[in-house]
Amino acid sequence: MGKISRSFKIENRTLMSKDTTITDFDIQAIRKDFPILKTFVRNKPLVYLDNAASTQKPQIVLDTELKYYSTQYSNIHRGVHHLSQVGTDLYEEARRKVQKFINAPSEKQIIFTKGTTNSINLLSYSWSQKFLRQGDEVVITGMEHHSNIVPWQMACERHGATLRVIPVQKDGAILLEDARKIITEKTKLVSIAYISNSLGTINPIRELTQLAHQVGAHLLIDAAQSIQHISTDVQDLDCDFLAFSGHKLYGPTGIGVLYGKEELLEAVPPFEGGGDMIADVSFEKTTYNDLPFKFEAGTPHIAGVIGLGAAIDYVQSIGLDTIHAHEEKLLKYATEELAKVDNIQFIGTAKNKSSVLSFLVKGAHPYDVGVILDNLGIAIRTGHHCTQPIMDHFEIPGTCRASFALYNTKEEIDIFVAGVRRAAKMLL
Ligand code: C6P
Repeated sequence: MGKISRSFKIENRTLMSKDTTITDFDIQAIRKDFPILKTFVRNKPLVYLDNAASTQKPQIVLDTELKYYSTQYSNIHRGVHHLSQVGTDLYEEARRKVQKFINAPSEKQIIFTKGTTNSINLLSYSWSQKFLRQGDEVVITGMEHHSNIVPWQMACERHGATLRVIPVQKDGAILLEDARKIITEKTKLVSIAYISNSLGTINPIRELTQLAHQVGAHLLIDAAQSIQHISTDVQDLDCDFLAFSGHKLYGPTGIGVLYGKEELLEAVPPFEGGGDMIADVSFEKTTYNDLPFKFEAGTPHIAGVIGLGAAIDYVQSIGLDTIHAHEEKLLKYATEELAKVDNIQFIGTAKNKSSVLSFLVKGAHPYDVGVILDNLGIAIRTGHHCTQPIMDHFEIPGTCRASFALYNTKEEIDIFVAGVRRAAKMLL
């Protein structure tokens, strides 16, 4: 894979660096890494603020995938021939990159899936089969994505268990005193989004992990909205499982990760049967492969895995702390500027927030606001954001949601706020 090269400014000169680290956050240099940011939508320069849905891809990810398909392609884990070995090495190297990125103790604990949804469904089937029984409880919060609600409803239905929900306050946060009441001896799993995709709330994951462990329950972090914003250390967090998607981390679609504590992954049965996940097959009995292959049946999304590895290299070349600090500034600035527009109602005002700004223009439907912004080349998301229960809780049909990434600028926020002001004038 090629090294990341990026231009950065020293003493007013623009130089090219082959270094994989940059000390200064040079936003214009960063933006050059993302070809799509140069494009126009409806004859306007694209302002992409739908990053919670998916992030754009840096050139290094595109190049890595192209290189794999054009010069390194083959199936993996199967052939003795050269290309198969090259592909296998690249695939397993990417696994080690993920392992280091989240500080997992072993690469055996990194399972490649299709994405967060697939990771949670894997657990809702396999973990539940081993650990969930009649009368048990699974605890989530009221702000979860459908991907962290429906699989657990299905699992509870299958095993005679009950889904319990920690309520959400007006500001979009949960109260630990509520969590303390709901997480009890009956709880077998607490499954929580680290960051809410529709409100931006950062949940108190460490405290919830402690509460879960105090009653002997396991804790799963839905890291779909945190992995790209705050650095993740699964050992420090002491979570039992963690799930995320590559496409929100500047990587390809169709690839995700499930991390689990080794003894738990060993204990639970496989999700899917097929090639690669077996040790030995006869018509009488099949024995399963070791971790992580036990959970990776069939030909995997090899290019996606290798692309995800490149995305992780890219993110690490900037540093998640740097990215987080930049996005914090963007969120603060956007919140202050949008508050100056008449008739704005923010949905999700928790103290601890990240990168997501959900709002309503009072009296206007979110969809209409979204269409007007789209005509100005500004991409936001409108609707319930796959979190219908929290929308019902706030008695709203949905919100307008602007969400930020490492390449967004203050200027883009100015364009966005001017667009919302214009939409409000047109619609009210
Ligand atoms: N949220 C959004 O616009 P997948 O689709 O499997 O990559 O991720 C599912 C998922 C799970 N949990 C959370 C907290 C999420 O935000 C998402 C995806 C996108 O908010 C698409 S609905």
